Amino acid sequence: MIHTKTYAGIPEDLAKLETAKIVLIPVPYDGTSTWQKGADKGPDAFLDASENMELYDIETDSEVYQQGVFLADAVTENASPEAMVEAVHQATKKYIKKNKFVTIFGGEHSVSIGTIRAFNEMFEDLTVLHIDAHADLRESYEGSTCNHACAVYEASQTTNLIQVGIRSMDSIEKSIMDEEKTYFAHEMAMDDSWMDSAIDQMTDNVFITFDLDAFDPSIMPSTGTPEPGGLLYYETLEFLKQVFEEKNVVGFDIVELCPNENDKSSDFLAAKLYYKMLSYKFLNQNSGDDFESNFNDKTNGLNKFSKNNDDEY
Ligand SMILES: [Mn+2]
Repeated sequence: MIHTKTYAGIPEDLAKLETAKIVLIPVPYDGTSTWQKGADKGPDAFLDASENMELYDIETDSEVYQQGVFLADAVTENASPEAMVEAVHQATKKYIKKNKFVTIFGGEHSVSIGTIRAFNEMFEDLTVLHIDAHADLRESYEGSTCNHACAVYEASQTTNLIQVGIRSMDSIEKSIMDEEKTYFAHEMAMDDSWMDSAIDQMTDNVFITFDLDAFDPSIMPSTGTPEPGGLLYYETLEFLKQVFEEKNVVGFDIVELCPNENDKSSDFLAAKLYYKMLSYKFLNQNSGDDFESNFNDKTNGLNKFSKNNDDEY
């Protein structure tokens, strides 16, 4: 895919890799989804909606695009789920090493196996905050460990996994699930203490993997497997804002937008959610300040940055 456009139509000088603090990697992949197909069209619909969105954020009184957003080449590897995951893993890692705030837009949820693997290699004591209707804890599904139903199995074994919004799973996943670190939708609906409780269980470095089907289908119908009883917009933003305030969010992905040509509201919600998350991340940071992602490459022992600089941003 050749990009002739910038993210959200921002000026070219804010879209250059050299100076942009944010990198956006589209992954238009839909190889393993089991019901409605179409998540491969998610990144284009998201980019399209982003172009038609106001870039001033009222709540934070900021224009986060001024930090610079580089739109990377899409990862289009689809020879197999395993090959796609590896391509996402490498692309993500490449940009983390360039000291960028790396974000990924899917595609179906199996892309997150690659994004999480990269962040977990690059950041110490990683928490993965998994916001989703589905537990996605199967070790393998339909012959592959890289199926969307397995999106966070690896994270459950290698990171501090916190699951939020869960309302659909197989009983077999109970043996893998840590119920202490799982916030079920039916409980969240009755009691909002889940927000503080979830944040209390996080380590400092947090990667967020956001499956859009975590939202209620009344506001997010365009997703592969809509499940009733999901999160609403403002409670989600309240939670995310608190996470960004209290933790070092090191990156995030958003997955499972399955666009519907006749109803663009979901595309727009995805575009706004992405921009809100960036706005929260860069709140209180002037565009001239250096961005330090504080990565620490565990694979070759590079210790580039102190982990105690969090107050900068
Ligand atoms: Mn899901």
